[in-house]
Amino acid sequence: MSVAPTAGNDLGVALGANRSSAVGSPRATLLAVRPLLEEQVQVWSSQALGFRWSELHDTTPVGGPPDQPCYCNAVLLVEGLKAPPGEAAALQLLDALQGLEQQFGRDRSLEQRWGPRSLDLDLLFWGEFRLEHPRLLLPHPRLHLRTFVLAPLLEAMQGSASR
Ligand code: A4P
Ligand code: MG
Repeated sequence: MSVAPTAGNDLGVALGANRSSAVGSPRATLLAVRPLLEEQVQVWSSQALGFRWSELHDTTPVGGPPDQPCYCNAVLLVEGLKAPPGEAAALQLLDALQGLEQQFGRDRSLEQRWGPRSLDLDLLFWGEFRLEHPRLLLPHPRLHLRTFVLAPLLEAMQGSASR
């Protein structure tokens, strides 16, 4: 088994859903959001990038209400970013991710912590960049604890990049 090393500037995004959206099931939502997410990241970076995707994983809920449905999870690895990581750019990307979440019906005001959601897009890391901002923590503080993130991340690292 070979795992391609991530370069210093690579960026990771975790996708999760366990409630239907307007396009259908959580799996249908993640399939629909994949090209849109690539497009948003491309626009945000203004440069050519490589994208490595994990498969879609059906996962058992961790935390949250005891009766919530199973999740569909995936990870996107973005390669080839030239600009060094920075706070303003990271917050811009978070805005873009939250815009996509809303587009797929996410309404945080109606949710309980770690409860069902139509789409969750978390920024996992941007190279070695560390950020403690009220809106954004990097790397994601629970990245190392979440099998539903680590398993697809490893898979994305093993995959071949599409450009
Ligand atoms: N925020 C801070 N740092 C970040 C970051 N690195 N990426 C802020 C994205 N957002 C970040 O997020 C709450 C606030 O965190 C945002 O407004 C943003 O400004 P949220 O999306 O409402 O909450 P969340 O995703 O539920 O919180 P968190 O803390 O990321 O939770 P986790 O650890 O992702 O847990 N079980 C399975 N099987 N699969 C899942 O996907 N997800 C969760 C959520 C629980 N159990 C799960 C799954
Ligand atoms: Mg989130």
